[in-house]
Amino acid sequence: MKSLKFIVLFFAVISIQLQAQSPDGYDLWLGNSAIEVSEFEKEYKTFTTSVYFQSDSEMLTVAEQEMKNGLEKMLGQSLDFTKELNSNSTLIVAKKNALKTEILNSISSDFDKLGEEGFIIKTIKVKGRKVLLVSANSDNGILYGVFRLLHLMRTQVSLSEINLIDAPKVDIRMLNHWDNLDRTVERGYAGFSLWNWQKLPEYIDQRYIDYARANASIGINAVSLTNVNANALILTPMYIEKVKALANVFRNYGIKVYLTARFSAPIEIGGLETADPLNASVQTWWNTKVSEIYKEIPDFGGFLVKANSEGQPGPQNYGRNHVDGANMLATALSPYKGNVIWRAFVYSEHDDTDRAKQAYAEFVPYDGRFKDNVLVQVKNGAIDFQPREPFHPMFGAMEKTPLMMEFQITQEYTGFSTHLVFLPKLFEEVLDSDTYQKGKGSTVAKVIDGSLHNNKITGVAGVANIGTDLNWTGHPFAQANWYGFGRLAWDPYLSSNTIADEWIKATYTTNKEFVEPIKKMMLSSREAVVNYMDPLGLHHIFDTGHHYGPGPWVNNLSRPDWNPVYYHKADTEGIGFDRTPSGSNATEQYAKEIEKLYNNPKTIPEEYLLWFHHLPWDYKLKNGHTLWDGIALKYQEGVHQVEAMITTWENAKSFLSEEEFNEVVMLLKIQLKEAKWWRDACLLYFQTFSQRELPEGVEKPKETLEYYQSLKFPFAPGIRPRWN
Ligand code: GCV
Repeated sequence: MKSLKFIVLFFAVISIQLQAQSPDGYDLWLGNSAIEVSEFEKEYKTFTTSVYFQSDSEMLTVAEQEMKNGLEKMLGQSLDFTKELNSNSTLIVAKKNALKTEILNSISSDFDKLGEEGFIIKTIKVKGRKVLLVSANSDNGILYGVFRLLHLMRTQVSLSEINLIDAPKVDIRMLNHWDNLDRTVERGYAGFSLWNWQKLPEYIDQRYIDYARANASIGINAVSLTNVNANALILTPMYIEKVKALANVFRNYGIKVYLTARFSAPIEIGGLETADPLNASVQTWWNTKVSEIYKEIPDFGGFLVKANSEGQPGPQNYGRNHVDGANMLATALSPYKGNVIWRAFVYSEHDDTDRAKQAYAEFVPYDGRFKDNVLVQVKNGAIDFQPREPFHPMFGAMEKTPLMMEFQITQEYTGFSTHLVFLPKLFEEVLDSDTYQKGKGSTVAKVIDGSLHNNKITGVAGVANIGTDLNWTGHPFAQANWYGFGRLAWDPYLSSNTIADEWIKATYTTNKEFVEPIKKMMLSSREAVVNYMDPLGLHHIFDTGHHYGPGPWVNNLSRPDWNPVYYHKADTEGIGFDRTPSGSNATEQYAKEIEKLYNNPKTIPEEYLLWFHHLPWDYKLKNGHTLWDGIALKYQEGVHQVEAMITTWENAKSFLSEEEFNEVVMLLKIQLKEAKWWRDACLLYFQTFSQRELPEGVEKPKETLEYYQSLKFPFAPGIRPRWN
């Protein structure tokens, strides 16, 4: 008998070891390896001697299972969860209403800070004994508390004196999938769409559950399943049934489903002759459609809408405006407490003012006119998810409208899923930017979490980087961008440093020798991509359609504002877009303090220089270099930064399995090749205007400009399909 036990134990340990070493990345940051080397193993085992878990709902049963699996894998032993809360309990996971008075007395005021989704993880004394408590006001709070506790153990944090109270600062923490019904993903670089529409609703892929677990573990509570370049078919009964099946999976993980609403749906699937938002039959059609959806999905989140943007239909097709369109949908959704998320990514082929100014001009006059259940979703910058953009001026201009942040997690403009670029650094920069709307300290984060204007509803969205690739995101480090997005949506004041630290420890190891250099590499990676693609405020100089690689020379597209030459304006005199009063005067859309700072090339932060100024090639930068030399040296610096990333990774080899190591080495080598490609192509092209030699220290290009211009990539991934 003894030997049988031993054999079972032996195999259990082996399987734990294999799990711990599983290098394919599928487990994301949730891999629960055995923590035998942890200095806290004894402590964790003591706390888990007798676990009480209040599992009286579906969500709590799911949370309990998550906890049991996680603890057992981490501790390498099976655990008994008791059905009763008793005097032996060492770990108690229960909502406030299930706690005994003696426990409640010591923590009752904490519950006021938790709201509907927050949690407490706290070590308390019960009759002289230490007990670990996870509690909350709601099931959702418990779910988040469970995931956080597992994370703390995974990343080896002592729990003996823990007193953690955490609640999300933002209401809607959302992923926007740009997934088409044929399973291609617009700007997707990690395989096909997760949603297998053909097999739904009957077939529930394990991936749906694991996707929901991953999201819940970082607090994401909403997903929009379909592309904003929408297909009306998603609103037909056949698809609603499929969406319902997904919603049923996600519900237990606290996630609400949203859909993208094609504005012309009443015509395309409803048989109406118009989609005019002020037409009574159109309003009735949407009312009926919404009631059909809620009948199937009672907690449906609402609609995400791209209207009158890049060819999508919208209220302007009928001489109406964004308020008319958004409020019409809001009216249909409001009886069910659903929301309209109306995108502000608009720029018109009929408007020849600076594209960067158009969304502000179109939306700011409508401040205060949207219904209460409308959020306006604004991209972080005024152009389009560039490696660096100054924050969108709308964030400092709409006091009465809840503005929802839209970040892009998928790396359309930052190297697809082949470049290691840690995006929370970018997100943090935007959130920390000061709008000065109500004086110094009026940061974008305060606009987004509603604290600046007392908004009743708040949100952050990220365009997902997830697909059917085995590791979900293509590049193993792109998982950190999904993770970091979720963490920042939960708490927009978190630092990118903290996020990188958490992610590395949860994903790889807590060993400092690994964590510190890898963190440094991640934190510098965003500046690297800026340097080798768009230094000193250059932007939108990528190639056409697929947006893969450099294309600063492109000047033949039908709309001026689709051409890179529109953005860099290089000529023999100099380079850059003059957005000061002598140019487009986009700076006037910012608060006076910023406007003044940005209007002067000497006071503007140099990272935004060419975004706002057209300057001569010999303009002197702060470091004494001429502008031409400075640009060239920045491109070179970006290449050196990628070389340094390769060295860092090579030095970390002993901590990694061969597969883990090789995968990233190969990707970094592609990144290096492409960084050089960007450098050489851009410098050769800009040199035709600057007519200056490359400064010392900048490598000579190996190919000619004509060569780079001849490159074509008809099958680059993520290309947007023909719109409808
Ligand atoms: C979904 C950019 C992208 C498009 C995207 C659009 C948007 O233009 O290239 O693929 O369309 O932004 O955000 O609507």
